[in-house]
Amino acid sequence: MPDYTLIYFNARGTAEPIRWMFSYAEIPFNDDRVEKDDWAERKNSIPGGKLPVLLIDEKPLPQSQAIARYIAKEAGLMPEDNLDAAYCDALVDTVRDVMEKVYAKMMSEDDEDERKRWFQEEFFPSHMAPVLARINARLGDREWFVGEQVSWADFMIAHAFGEIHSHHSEAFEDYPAVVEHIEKVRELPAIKDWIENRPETTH
Ligand SMILES: N[C@@H](CCC(=O)N[C@@H](CS)C(=O)NCC(=O)O)C(=O)O
Repeated sequence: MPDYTLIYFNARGTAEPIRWMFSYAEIPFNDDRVEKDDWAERKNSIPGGKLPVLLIDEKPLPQSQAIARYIAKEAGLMPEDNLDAAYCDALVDTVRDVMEKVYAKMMSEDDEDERKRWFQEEFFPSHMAPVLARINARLGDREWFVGEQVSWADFMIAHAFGEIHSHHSEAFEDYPAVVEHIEKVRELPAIKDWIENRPETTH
């Protein structure tokens, strides 16, 4: 097995579902967390100057989705069927479209009141609710999003929407299947164990 080092900030962010996949498959990895104050110095040594980067036997692989897709395959979380794998990609890309708006807002200079207004009046009704409605209906009584087994799409969705749910649970009232699914992924023994023991961070 290669030697893995996942470099990211001391935060959950886009690295966290990758950490979940390592944990789920019991693949050892170095969880290299860069503190904000050290970033300016380390940035120059990171190809592309952005995180996360996965070092695979010291060779860097950038881009969170590429890393997640690669580790999903190593972890047995990628459906073998080509069409099922494409459904996973489509779900992950859909979530990514939504989360990019959240990340952009987090990076903005807006104050707390403006962020609340944006969430309630713009983001949730126009971007989040339509996606939640679709994926809630898609889940229905199914256990996992694609096929009969847990996949990386389950991890990516449960992590991203779980983060939003943890701050805005009231907004998820009409989407019970999504809430149940977030819990189901977080209750997988390896994920539960990771969450209980991971470093505590604000986001
Ligand atoms: N498309 C890239 C985006 C990478 C990215 O923008 N990373 C942010 C953190 S989430 C970063 O490194 N910011 C620090 C900087 O740009 O100096 C990915 O998904 O990995």
